[in-house]
Amino acid sequence: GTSPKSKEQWTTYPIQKLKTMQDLSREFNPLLPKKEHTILIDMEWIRKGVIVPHQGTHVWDSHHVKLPHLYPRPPSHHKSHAPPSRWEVTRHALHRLTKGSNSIGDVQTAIMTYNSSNKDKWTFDALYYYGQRLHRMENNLHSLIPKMAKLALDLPELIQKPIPLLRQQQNQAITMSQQQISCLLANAFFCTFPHRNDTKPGSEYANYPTINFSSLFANKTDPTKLALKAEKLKAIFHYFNTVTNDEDAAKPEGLVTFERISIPTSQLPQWKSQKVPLTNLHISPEGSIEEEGTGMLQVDFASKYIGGGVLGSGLVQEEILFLMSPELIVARLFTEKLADNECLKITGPQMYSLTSGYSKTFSWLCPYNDRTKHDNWKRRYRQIVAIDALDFKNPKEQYSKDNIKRELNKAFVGFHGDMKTAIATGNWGCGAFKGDPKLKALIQLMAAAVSRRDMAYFTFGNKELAKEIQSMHEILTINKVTVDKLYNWLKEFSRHNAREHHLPKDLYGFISEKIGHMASLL
Ligand code: AR6
Repeated sequence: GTSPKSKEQWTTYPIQKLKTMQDLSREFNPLLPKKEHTILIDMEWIRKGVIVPHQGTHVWDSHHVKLPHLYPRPPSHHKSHAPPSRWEVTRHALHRLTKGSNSIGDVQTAIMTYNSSNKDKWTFDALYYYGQRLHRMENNLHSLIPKMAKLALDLPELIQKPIPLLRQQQNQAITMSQQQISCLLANAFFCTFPHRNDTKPGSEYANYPTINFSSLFANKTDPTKLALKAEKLKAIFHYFNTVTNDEDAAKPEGLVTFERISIPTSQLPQWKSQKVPLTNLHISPEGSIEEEGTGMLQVDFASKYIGGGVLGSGLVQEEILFLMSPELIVARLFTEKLADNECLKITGPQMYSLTSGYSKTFSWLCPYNDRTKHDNWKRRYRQIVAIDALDFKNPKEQYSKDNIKRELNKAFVGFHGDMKTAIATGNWGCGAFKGDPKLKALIQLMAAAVSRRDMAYFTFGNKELAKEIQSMHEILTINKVTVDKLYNWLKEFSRHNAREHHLPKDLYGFISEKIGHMASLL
C-alpha cells in the first residue's frame, strides 16, 4: 500500500540492517588457484591491473569443455588432400561474417556450414522475426554481427588453458574474465560448441544443459511466442552490443567465479537436533530479489539444469535473471545437472538490462548501467546461488517427510558458507514447480537459521502472503521456537496429512495451535 497508514502498520526488520557483500568485504577469501579452483586468467598480471589469459596445455577429454578449435581432425590417408578441420570450416564461415553487410540469412548460412547434420532440424524464425521488425530500432545487427563473429574467433587467444567440467559431487570452481565469458557466449550464439547438440538420453552431454543458441532461434511460428523470443533476443543483442563496444563505459573488465558446491549427505544437518532460533526477516510484497537484493546472496529459483529454459521458451524468474545478466548463461557450458545435495554459486556477474513483465507479459526495457562496486579481484559485489526446488506434479506430495527434508537440505547447501550476507529470496519453487509458499518460506527460514544468516523475502506483490509469513515469523521468534521443534511439527503435520480421511489442515494454523499448547505448558 502507498497510503501512510498502511506503511505504519507494516513492521518488519529494516532492509538497511541486512548485511551485504560490501559490509563483509574483509571476509572475502583471496583468489587462490588450487586443485579445486581453475583460474583462466593470469593472477600475476591481475595484481598489476592487467587481464591476461593464463597459459596452459589444452586437452580434449571427458573432464573438460570440448572447445571448438580443438576438434580433432578426422584421420586421413592422403596428407596432401586432408579435408579441412571443423575449426577451419568454422573459422572460414565466421570470418566471412566479419566482413560486414550481414543479413540473418548470412548468419544462418554460416551456422549451418559447420552444423550440417542439423540442416533439417534447425529453423531460425525467431531470428528472422527480430531482424525484420526490430533491429533498426534496437541494435544494429549489420554492425553488431561482424563484431560478434570477431569475438567468437578470438577464442584460441582468449582461452589458453582447459576449462574443467563442474561435474556431480565435486567441489570445483572456475574464475574467468568477463571478456572470456563474452567470447564463449559469442561461440554459443554461433553454435560452434561440438558434441553439444545431441540431448537424447544416453548421449555424451545428456546430463548438461544445452549451450548452443540454436533453440533460441527456432520457433514453430506461433506469433505470440515469436514476439517473446524477440524480447529475449533484445536482451542478448544488447549484451553483445555492450561487450563489443570499445567506447561503451559499461564494457566489462572484471572477473566472475562459478563454484559448484556439494555437501556430502553425512555432513548435512541433523534437522531434529538443531537447537537454533530463527534469524531476522525483512519481508515485503514490493521489491525484487534482483534489485533490492543486490549485494546479498540472491536466490535463483533454478532448474537442476542451470538456466532452465533461457535458451528455449521459459520466461520465469531464472530465465529473466539470466537475460538481465547473460554472463550467467555460460554456466550451462560446464555445469552438470545439480544433484539433491548441490548448488551453483556465481560471484561477480554484471547486470546489463532492465526488463518488465513476467512470463507472457515479459519485455526488454532498457540498458542497465551497473554501478555495483568490485572486490579486490575485480568481481562485482553480486552473488547468486542456484538452488533447484522439487517440481511437484501433485502439490500434495510436498508435505511428505522426505520431500520436506530434501528441500531443507537443498536450501541449506545454498545458504551455507562463511560469509554471512543476508539471503534475498521469495517464493522459491512456488510457481512453475507448484510449491506452497507458506511451507517453502518456513523451510528457507529454517535453513537460514542453521546457516546463521538473515533474510529478505519478496512476495512478488502478494500482500496477504507477506502478512501471513511476517506474523508466523513473529510468533515463532517471540516464543523462541527453535529449528528442531519446528522440524518435529512439520513431521507431525506430514503424518497428519498422509491420513487420507483427514482434510489437509492449514499449516500455519497447525503450527499456531502447537505454539499455543507449548505456551500453556509453561
Ligand atoms: N523476485 C521475487 N519473486 C519472484 C520473482 C522475482 N524476480 N520472480 C518470480 N517470483 P518460478 P519455481 C515469485 O516459477 O516454481 C524456471 O523455468 C513468483 O511468485 O520462476 O521454482 C526454472 O528454470 C513466482 O510464482 O520458480 C525452473 O525450471 C515464484 O516466485 C522452474 O522455472 C516462483 O517463480 C522453477 O520454478
